[in-house]
Amino acid sequence: MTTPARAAICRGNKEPFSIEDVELDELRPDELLVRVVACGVCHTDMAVRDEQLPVPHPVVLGHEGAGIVEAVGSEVTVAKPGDRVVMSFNSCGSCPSCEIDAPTYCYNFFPHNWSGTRADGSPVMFKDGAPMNANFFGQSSFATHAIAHEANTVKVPDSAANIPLEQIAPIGCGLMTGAGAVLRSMDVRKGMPIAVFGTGTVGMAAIMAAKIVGANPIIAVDINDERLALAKELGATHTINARGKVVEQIQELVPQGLGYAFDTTGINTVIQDAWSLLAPKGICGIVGASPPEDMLTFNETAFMGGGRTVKGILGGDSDVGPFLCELLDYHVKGQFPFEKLIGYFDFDQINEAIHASEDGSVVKPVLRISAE
Ligand code: CXF
Ligand code: ZN
Repeated sequence: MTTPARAAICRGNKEPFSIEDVELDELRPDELLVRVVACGVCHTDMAVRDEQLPVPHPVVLGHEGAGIVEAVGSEVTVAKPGDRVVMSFNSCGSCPSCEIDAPTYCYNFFPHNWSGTRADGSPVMFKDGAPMNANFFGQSSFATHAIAHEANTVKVPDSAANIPLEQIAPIGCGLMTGAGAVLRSMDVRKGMPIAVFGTGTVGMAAIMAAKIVGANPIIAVDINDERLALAKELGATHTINARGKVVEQIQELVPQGLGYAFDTTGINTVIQDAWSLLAPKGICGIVGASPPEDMLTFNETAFMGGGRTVKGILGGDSDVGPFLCELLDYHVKGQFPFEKLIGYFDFDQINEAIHASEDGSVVKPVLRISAE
C-alpha cells in the first residue's frame, strides 16, 4: 500500500518550491516510514536546486529531517513505530569506506543519496501515479512523510527526550560536519590554535566543538559582524572581519602558526591563505563547496618540510548513529548550543526559509512540518 503525503517539489531556480500531493512507495525490508516533524534547510538543497550537483529534477529535497516512525520494514532494527528519530545521509554499508565506519566516503554515495531513486533504480515516490525523484540523502524530508533507511536513521536517545524534534532536526548534516571536522577529521588537540574561515552552520559548529576540546585561541573569520558576534558567544576567543588584513592579524595572534585552519568558504584564495598560516604538523581542513574547475597551489617545500596536511572532509567523518548521539549528549549538557543558530518557519513558508538562508538573515532555517 502506498502512503499519501504532501511534499515540496523543486523544479529548478526559476520557480518557487511548490507543496503538492504525492504518494510514497511500500516499504522495503530495510526502510522506515517517518512522519516528518521538522527539517533543516542546508546549502546543499540550494546547490541541487541550482543544478550544481547531478541530482535529477523535478525532485523532493530536504536532508535534515526528524520525525516519528510510523512503520518499519521486516529487517529494521534501528527504531520501531512510535520512536523519535533523526535522519542523516545514506550509505551502502558494504564498500571499503563503509567497512571501516567511514560512510561519508561511501563508494556508492551517489546511487544511495543523489540518484532520485533507491540505489536499485526503483522510485520511492510517485506523483499522479508517475515516479517522482526523491530519496534525496535517503530521505527527502521536505515532506510530511519520508521513507528512510536503516543506515541513515538514528533513534533519538532517551537522554534527549526533552529536546523537541524541531530542534534536533538539523543535527544530521551541517552541524555534524563542522563538529566532526574538529572532533574527528582533524582531531583538534587541547591548547592548540585553530582558525575557522566562514561562520555559517558548519563554521559555528566547528567553533563550538573547538571550545569543547579546549583549543586555544579559537579565531573566527567572516565578513559579517553579526555572525562574528554570535561566533564569540559560541566559543571564539578572537574574531576577524575578513574585509581587513586576515593573514597579518592571525600571524600577530599566533606567531608560531596555526595547528588547524578550517575552511568552510570553498574560496581557493581563502584556502591558500589558511594553508600559509599553518605551523609544522598543522592541518588545513576543507569542507566548502568550490567551483568544479578550481585548483589549489601550495608551496611544496613548506608542505613536505613541515609535515603539513591538507585534508578534504566530508560530513565530519561521521559514522551516523554513534556520532549523532555523542553530539546530542553535548547538546543536552549545554556544550553544543546549536539552538542559537535556528530560525523556525512553517512548512508553507519554505521559500521564505530558503530566502532567509541565502540572504544570511538566519544561520539555520528549520521548517516545522507537523506537530510532535
Ligand atoms: C553531506 C556531504 C556528504 C556527507 C554528509 C554530508 N553534505 C550535505 O550537505
Ligand atoms: Zn546538507
